[in-house]
Amino acid sequence: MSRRWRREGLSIGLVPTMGALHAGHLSLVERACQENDRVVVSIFVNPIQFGPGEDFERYPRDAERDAALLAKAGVDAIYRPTVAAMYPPGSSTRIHVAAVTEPLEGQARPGHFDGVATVVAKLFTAVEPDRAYFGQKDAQQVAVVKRMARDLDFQVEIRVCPTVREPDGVARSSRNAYLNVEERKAAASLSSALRLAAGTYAGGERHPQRLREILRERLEAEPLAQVEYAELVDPETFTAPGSLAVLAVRIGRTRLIDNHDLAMEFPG
Ligand code: PAJ
Repeated sequence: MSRRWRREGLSIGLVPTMGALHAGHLSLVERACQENDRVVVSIFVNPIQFGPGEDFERYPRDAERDAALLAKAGVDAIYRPTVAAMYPPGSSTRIHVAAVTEPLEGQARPGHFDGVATVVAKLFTAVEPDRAYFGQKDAQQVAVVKRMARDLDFQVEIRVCPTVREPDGVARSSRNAYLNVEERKAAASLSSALRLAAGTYAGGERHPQRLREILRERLEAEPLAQVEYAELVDPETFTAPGSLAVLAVRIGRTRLIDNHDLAMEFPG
């Protein structure tokens, strides 16, 4: 299909997802529909980006609901390969992006970004999109995908869309479905910490150590929250210091991430 569209001179947008679609995904789809003649959404819960003991098996899946949402959004094709089609027996090649994959999420989830880079490269090869859409919600993933696309000469423009949040500030995530009522309330501590740090930054505070303390203090005030990291990093290299505040926090059994560039006003 993609080859035929290309021959007809139509531009193609790709939105890679793992399904369980929510308003965050749909904002990427909407942008892709505005900027391209044809839009493909991939839905693939990619086993190789989940570590042992992570939530691959219990990751939410609802193909029918996803298809209905995407039809309503006006996408032209859904690409939903099976695991066996993506990784047939004997498949053993992995893409490893160095440096930017090492800190933070890379430390917490060894092998995760190799899995992401490999599947995204395969999706780019399969669809050959002109543009591909990713969410700022997964900021380090954005940096990894941009690096990989540049280094492997993919002729695809990487478009980054802002994080979509719930009215209380919580970033939309398929994993929010794991939270009980109490945990869902506690999840607001992430965006609340980011908002507080952005306000402090706007007030003139630039000392990374101080801003980092503000993030940590706000998170630690939430009894259900276990801070994994709260750092200020450069948005391209993910090394400190920088103005991008990145958080990983465990609320009960659920691991949540969020981020915000403190040089920008926090929305809402
Ligand atoms: P998934 O978690 O399904 O997310 C798909 C895309 O939606 C990612 O680019 C993600 O950053 C974006 N997204 C998720 N929540 C968002 C929010 N609240 N606001 C804006 N965008 C949001 O990320 C993956 O899947 C996978 O790693 C994938 C790239 C598909 C590779 O397997």
